[in-house]
Amino acid sequence: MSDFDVKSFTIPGQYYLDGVLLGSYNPPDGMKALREFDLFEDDCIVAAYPKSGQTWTLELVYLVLHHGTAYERENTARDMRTPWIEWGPVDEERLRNISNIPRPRVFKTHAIAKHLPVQLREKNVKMVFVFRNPKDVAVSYYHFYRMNAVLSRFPGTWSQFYEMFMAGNVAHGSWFDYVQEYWREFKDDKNVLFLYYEDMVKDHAGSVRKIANFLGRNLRDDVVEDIVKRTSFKTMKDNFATRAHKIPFFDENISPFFRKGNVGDWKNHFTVRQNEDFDRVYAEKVAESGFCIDFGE
Ligand code: PPS
Repeated sequence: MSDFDVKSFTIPGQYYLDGVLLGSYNPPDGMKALREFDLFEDDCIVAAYPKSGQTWTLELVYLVLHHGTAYERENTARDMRTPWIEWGPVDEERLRNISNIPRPRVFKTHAIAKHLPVQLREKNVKMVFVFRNPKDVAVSYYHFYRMNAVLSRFPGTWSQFYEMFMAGNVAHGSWFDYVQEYWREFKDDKNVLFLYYEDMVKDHAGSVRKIANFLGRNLRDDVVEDIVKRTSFKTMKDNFATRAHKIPFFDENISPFFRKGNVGDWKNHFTVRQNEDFDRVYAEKVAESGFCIDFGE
C-alpha cells in the first residue's frame, strides 16, 4: 500500500458540480435530467448522503405505499422499483421507463439540496431524508469505496480514506455541508420527513408507522409487522434486494453491499486521535445545527 498516492486518487469521470465531487455514474446530463424531472404530486423522494441507510428507507417507503402489490413485483430490479433519477450515462429509454413506473412513484437521489428537481417544491412533493451518524457513514463509505469500481475500488488505508472524508473529497462532497444544507432548507417543511438510521434500528416498527403517517397511510398492525420482517437486515441481505444488487461493478468478495447494518462499527476503525479530531470538527461545524445524531456511544 505504501506506493499508493492518495493525492492523485480519482474516480471514473470525476468532475465537480457547484464544488461537489461527482463521477460518471451521476454525469452532468444526469444531474440536468434530475433538475428537470417531471414529478407527480403523489411521488415520494428519498434523499440521503451515501451510506446513510437509504436502500433500507427506500424499501420501507416502497412497501408502505405498495404493500398490496409488492409481492407480485418482488423480482422487479431495484432500479425499476425505486429508481435513482440522476443515474447515468443518461439514456432516454431508461428515463422514460423510470417515469412510467406504477404510481405512487418512489425515487432515490443523492443530490445535494440545491440540485433537487425544481418541481419538488412547485408540486409539494413529499421527501424523506435519512441521517446516519457520520462516523458509521465514513466507515461504511470506506468499505463501499473499496469494493465499487465506479469509485475506483479505493486501494488505500482506512486512515487515508478518513482524511479524504473529512476534507469532503469524496463522491457527493462533505457530509457536514450536505446534511446541513438539507436541514437548513427543509427543517420547517411539512412535506419533508427527517429520519435517523439509529432510531430505525432501535424502533423498526415505529419507523414504519412514522413513514406511513407521513404518507397518509393507515396500516394494519399485521401489515406493519410484515413490512418489518421484509425489511430486516437479514431478509434484505438474503432475498430480493441482494439479488437486485448483483451489480457488475460491485465486488462483494471485497466487501458486501449489506455489510453489517449496525450502529457503532466506527469504534472498530477510528483511532483515538481520529475520534478526537472528528468530535472537534463536529462540534465546530454542526453541533449547533439542531438535529440530533446518536453516535451509539
Ligand atoms: S448507498 O450505497 O449510499 O445507497 O448505501 P445506503 O443504502 O444508504 O447505506 C448502506 C448501509 O445501510 C445498511 N443497511 C441496513 N441496515 C439495517 N437494516 C437494513 N435492512 C439495511 N439495509 C442496508 C448497509 O448494511 C450499509 O451499512 P454498513 O454499516 O456498511 O453495513
